[in-house]
Order: sequence, then C-alpha cells, then structure tokens
Amino acid sequence: MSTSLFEALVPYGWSERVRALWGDVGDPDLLPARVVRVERGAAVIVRADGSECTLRSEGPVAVGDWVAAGHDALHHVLPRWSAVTRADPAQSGAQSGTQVLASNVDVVVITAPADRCSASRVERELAVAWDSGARPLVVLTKADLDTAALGRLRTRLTGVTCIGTSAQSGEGLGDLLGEIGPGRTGVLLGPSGAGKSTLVNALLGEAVQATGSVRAGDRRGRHTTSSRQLLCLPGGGVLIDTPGVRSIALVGDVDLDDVFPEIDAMARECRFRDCRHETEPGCAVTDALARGRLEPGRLASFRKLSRESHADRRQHDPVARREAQRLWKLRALEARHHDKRRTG
Ligand SMILES: Nc1nc2c(ncn2[C@@H]2O[C@H](COP(=O)(O)OP(=O)(O)OP(=O)(O)O)[C@@H](O)[C@H]2O)c(=O)[nH]1
Ligand SMILES: [Mg+2]
Ligand SMILES: [Zn+2]
Repeated sequence: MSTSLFEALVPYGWSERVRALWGDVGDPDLLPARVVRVERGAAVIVRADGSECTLRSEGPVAVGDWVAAGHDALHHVLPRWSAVTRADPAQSGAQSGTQVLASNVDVVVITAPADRCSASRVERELAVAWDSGARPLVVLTKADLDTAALGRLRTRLTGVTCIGTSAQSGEGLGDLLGEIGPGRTGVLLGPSGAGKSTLVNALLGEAVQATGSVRAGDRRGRHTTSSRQLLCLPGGGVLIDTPGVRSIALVGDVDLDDVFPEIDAMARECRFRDCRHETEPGCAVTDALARGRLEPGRLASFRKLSRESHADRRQHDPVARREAQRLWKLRALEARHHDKRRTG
C-alpha cells in the first residue's frame, strides 16, 4: 500500500519509517492508526480516514503508539522506535513496573520555567530522555521573567541544546518549531506550571489546551492538564502535551554518560576504572571539584542519579532479566532455523 492511501495520517506523523513498520503487519482487514490520547484503559485513536474514535485495548498502549486497528478493536501495537518511560507511581516495591509516558517520539522537549528553574530536575529528565531513544532538547520557558536564567542553565548543562522561549513575547517559538519538523514527534516534559500547554497554544496559534495560573506563593502549577494529548503542529510536526508530574523516577540501569559528558570524560583519568568518584584516591572527578572546574550541584546530581539507577537495577531482579535474555536467544535461534529452512 502506498503512503498516499493514508494521507490523513501524514499530519499525525505518518512517515517512511512508519510505512516500513506497517508493511510487516500484512493483514488486509486492519488499518493503521495513531493513539492520540489514553483515558482509563481506552485509547483514543485517529484512523486512516482521519476520524477519531475510542477503543478498548487488550494490552498496554501509550500516546504516540502506531497501532493496527480493526473495526472495533486494537489488534497490535507496532514496534516502538522510542519510549519515554518512568517507574510506575501506581506500583511500588516488589511490584514495581514501568509506565510509558509517550512513544515514537523523536525529540523530548524538557521544559523548565525561568522563574523556578531546577537544574537537577532537568538533569533527571535528561537521563529519562536519553534513555528513551529520542534526542533531548531543553527549553527554558517564560524567558521574559528572568533574562539571565538561560545563561545560567547553559553553563550548567553540557552536551545539550538549550533554547529560551516566551509565549508572551514569542521569543524562541520559531526555533522550537524548527526542531519538530514534518513527520517528527516531540513530547513536552516538565513540572506543572512550566507553561507547557501555553507553549502548545502559542505554537498552534489558538487556545486548544487549557492553561492555569501558578500559585502566588511558590509559583507551582495547579496540575491543569490531566491527560497526555497528541496535537498536530502547523509546520507538519507533532507535539504531545503532558500533565506536569512531581518527579520522574528512573527505570532500570540508565546510562548517564550523555547527561554528564564532561564527568564521563574526566572519569577516564581516574586511577581506578570502576571509580565511583566518592572517596577513591586518584579520582579525577573529585579533583576537578576541588579545583573549581566542576560545580558541586552538578556532581551531586550525578551521584544521586547513579545511585538511583544502580539501586533500581538490583531491584529489577536478575532472575527476570535472565529469563528475558533466554527468551531473546531462543527467538534468535528460531529465526536462524527459519532462515535455514528458507534458503536450504
Ligand atoms: N510570563 C509568562 N508566563 C507564562 C508563559 N508561559 C506560560 N505562562 C504562565 O504560566 C502559567 C502556567 O501555564 P500552563 O501552560 O498551564 O502550564 P503547564 O506546564 O501546562 O502546567 P500543567 O498542565 O499543570 O502541567 C499560566 O499562568 C501561564 O500564563 C510565558 O512565556 N511568560
Ligand atoms: Mg498543561
Ligand atoms: Zn573518579
């Protein structure tokens, strides 16, 4: 089937990549659709003819998923090329699970309001973003409220693009739109009150998403947005608005090298290869700290996230991990046999 048959899905991110994934479905009774919202176990999808409908789903689905839809059910979720995940706050301890916040995104837009910017929160969200398989972009919102905040953030963060935006003055909106070009999907992360929905409305040029004022005392938001929602941008890109969450707990063993590239580079000079940069002798990282070449807050953030990541690896029990590896090997073997039968 050609892409043109699914013209209505193009504004929702239908691309060569999705077409290729769809090619593997091969069931003439099913049509492609994208999940634009998830509400209490039901998925709101946009179908190949551009119409929206709500379908119950057997398995877990996330906003951004490409699915094969029948008349009244979702049949399968196409393989995800990226997934923004966090430890599921509804489950904890031994039952800990993973919640997919959004899937098939190309850019994770980490928002932080200029008047209440927490660099350590941004670093945590950067860890989640790099882990998702998508590329992160840091957006300092409400740049009109503090003109020096962007400079401070850029000094602290290494290896990631930071742009300043203001829905009020229009600053940076064009740059942001440019990052989410045709066929690309972005997802907004950040605390409640960061101005995510205001940003969406400014990019859309109309008030589609509800917005709410921040509290007078601490300028925190009031959790105005309540569900994750996928929207089509005028330039052909796609943006997912999300409710601000208090904190995002890391899932599993997250690689922090891309979040802290300068610490990763320094660590190569440490005496011990497995240096944890705590109290070890010959540590290049604590040495850089002592010489004022590394901000204490930056190292504190690195330590906190690496401890959390390692603790989570232990918690996600090794038995389950081994079982997953066994299944994977089995499947690889089966595939090889299958190929042999075909070629032999
Ligand atoms: N000065 C200024 N205020 C802004 C800007 N963008 C948003 N705001 C204000 O910030 C407040 C919160 O905006 P929202 O867009 O509702 O924030 P949100 O991130 O969507 O919050 P949740 O939906 O609760 O996660 C509103 O009062 C907005 O008017 C901006 O660029 N400049
Ligand atoms: Mg909102
Ligand atoms: Zn070290």
